[in-house]
Amino acid sequence: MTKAFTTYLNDKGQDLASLSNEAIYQELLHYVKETAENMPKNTAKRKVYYISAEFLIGKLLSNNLINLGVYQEVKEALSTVGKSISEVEDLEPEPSLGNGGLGRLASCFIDSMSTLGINGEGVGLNYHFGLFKQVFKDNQQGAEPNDWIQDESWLIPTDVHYDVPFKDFTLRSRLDRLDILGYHRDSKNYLNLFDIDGLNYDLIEDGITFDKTKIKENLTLFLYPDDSDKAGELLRIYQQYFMVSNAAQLLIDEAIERGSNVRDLADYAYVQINDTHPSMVIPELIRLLTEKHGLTFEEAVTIVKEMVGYTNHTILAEALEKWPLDYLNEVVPHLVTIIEKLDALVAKEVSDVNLHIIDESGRVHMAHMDIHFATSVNGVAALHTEILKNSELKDFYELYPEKFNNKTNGITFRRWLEFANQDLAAYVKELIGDDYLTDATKLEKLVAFVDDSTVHEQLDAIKYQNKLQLKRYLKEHKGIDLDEHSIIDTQIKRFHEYKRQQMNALYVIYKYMEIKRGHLPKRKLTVIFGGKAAPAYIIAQDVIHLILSLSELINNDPEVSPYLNVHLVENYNVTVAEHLIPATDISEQISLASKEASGTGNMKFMLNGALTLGTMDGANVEIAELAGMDNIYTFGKDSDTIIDLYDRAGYVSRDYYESDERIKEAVDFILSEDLLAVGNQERLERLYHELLNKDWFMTLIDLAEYIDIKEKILTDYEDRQAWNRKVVHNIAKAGFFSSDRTIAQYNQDIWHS
Ligand code: 26Q
Repeated sequence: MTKAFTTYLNDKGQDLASLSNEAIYQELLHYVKETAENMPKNTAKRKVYYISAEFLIGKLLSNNLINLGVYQEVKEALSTVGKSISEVEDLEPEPSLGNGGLGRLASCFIDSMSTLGINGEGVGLNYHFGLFKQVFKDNQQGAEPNDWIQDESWLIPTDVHYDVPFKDFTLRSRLDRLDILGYHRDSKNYLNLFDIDGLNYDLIEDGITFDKTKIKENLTLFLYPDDSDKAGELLRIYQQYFMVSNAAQLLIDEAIERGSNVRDLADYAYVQINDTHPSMVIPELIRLLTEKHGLTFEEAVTIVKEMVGYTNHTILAEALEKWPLDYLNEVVPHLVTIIEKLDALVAKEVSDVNLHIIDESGRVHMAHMDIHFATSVNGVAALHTEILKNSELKDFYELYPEKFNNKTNGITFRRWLEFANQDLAAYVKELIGDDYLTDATKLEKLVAFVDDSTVHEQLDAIKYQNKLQLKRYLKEHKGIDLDEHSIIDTQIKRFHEYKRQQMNALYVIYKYMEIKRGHLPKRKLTVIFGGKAAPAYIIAQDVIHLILSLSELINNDPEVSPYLNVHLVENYNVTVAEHLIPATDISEQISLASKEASGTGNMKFMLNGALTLGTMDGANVEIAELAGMDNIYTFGKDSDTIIDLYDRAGYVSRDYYESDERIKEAVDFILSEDLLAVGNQERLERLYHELLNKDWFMTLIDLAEYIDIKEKILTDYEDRQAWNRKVVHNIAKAGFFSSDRTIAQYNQDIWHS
């Protein structure tokens, strides 16, 4: 039984009523850490190490209170003395140890591993300034360091240290940990975040620029430095090797401690490689087993081949890592020897050079190494895995059909429903009980209420309250005025051409012009965007600029703003998502078919009662299957058509521009006087020419259909009964997307922990 927070305070002679919010936050932090300290660790002979360069954990206070089962109690204790838990939550800084989906997925996974009682931990790096904080100036994105580590934080220092050898020097690591508590369980796991002493904050110059060459002083300053230059790429290799060498040393030590004689290491440990970023763990384990533990190369390879699995998160060629041998030689020459031996092993068995690890130009294909030496290769949604098997990794699939499997992504319902949407969670409990929190399929009991008008009214009331809460949040933290009576249409994700924020922006232009022509909608529409763009990704920056410029133009136009608003929320992160998702009516999932491996935001919206407006891509396909085609809005060319178009270079954007007056008008508006008056000519011109002359991710191919279906979904919104019927269907069928299900499948099929 967890001691009550008020008892904890009383024991310390503290009185809640007289504490400031800051002091309450500190006390809660200590209370949770102390409670967790006394919990036993999960045990099972085979321990899972989920190695990931990113863990986008979000704020931890409320999640921990929920998992401990004391959130309501604390909330009420605070409110009894006139305090609000959300004001205390606001004080916690959000770490930014990830870019987006892949990092957030890793965080949901460690929550689920703890909740299921699996002996499984995360291993990553403790970036002191994480991913940059996004700031807008002159309608453009700027970047600042996110200084998230405070004197008192969730990090728990340890006395674990390893030596990590690089070519010219050895770095000694330090390990900090976070307790990962399962939902209503009395045991825990850790997230292990390796770091170095000796970081030099003075290396940071303007914004997030810093001296990339001083590895001993910069290794864990930032997540993914700009890798558009060689120094950035080398630093990335330093980070990756540091991460995996620590992970490998940790897992071998822990196995030995639990009775392994090293030859049976695979009985004690399994490594899940999250995208190719931790791939060097394969040669590093082999190096340690041979050099430190006296095994032969062949013995080491046999062992390692039984204990690693690889998850692929993308089919974008540019995101598949291929490190030049020269770079690896500059950083980790001792691994190069091993990688060359692994390549030779592959070459002995496989004649096709396209499947080798090292290609003719001396680049190391990290994914190839993973596939040859893993027991399992998985994609992250059904369609994605099929594309891997049938096109992207077809030859590998033919070689190792038994290795390939699908694990459709999931999200933790504790954070994304129980915490983020407390009113909806309470109402669902009232209707069907609370067992859905540990068995998400129980949400299906909601199907009984699809036609219940009282339920519909309640759902409307909850959505309205969530819009009001969002309004307060956006006003206070982002300087945005939200109209709580409008339809809220949200697209939140990294800015990337394949995700097609620019297509949504072109719809906004279309709508703006319609309103100018006097075609007024029944109800106001608010289009909300959120997301960061990689600093070196020029076109993505241009799209951000377009949206910010549109926002300035439209929100200040008295003729248009009563019917249409556009907002781009600054510094989108987990906390912003927790506010936006419960208030949203329309979930924008409009990637070019075949390009979004899965998506997980789509699942969060579904669970929170937003209707999906999406292409048949990634997990949208499974959302459509589960919710039923009548309950989601799909449009656009399918993945086979798109893959075929790429194969024969068949897409010509200008043809689409010329084929539909609405498309031409919207694209031309980018260079209109009105927009140039608020925007930057160079950026807008570059974007205009990109759309017209290249448009690699085929924005215009689906634009006409997109405009049509968006008009339809807005009309459909007015039939509240039909709309809420769809909403209930969606929530009821969202259970499949619990990360508990995903993790149970990983454990059953791959980890066998
Ligand atoms: C690679 C090389 C050099 C520098 C950076 C990178 C890099 C960094 C981050 C490559 C990829 C990422 C992140 C990828 C990612 O977040 N992928 C998303 O993973 C989600 C979880 O599986 C999916 O739902 C999304 O569809 C996928 O885009």
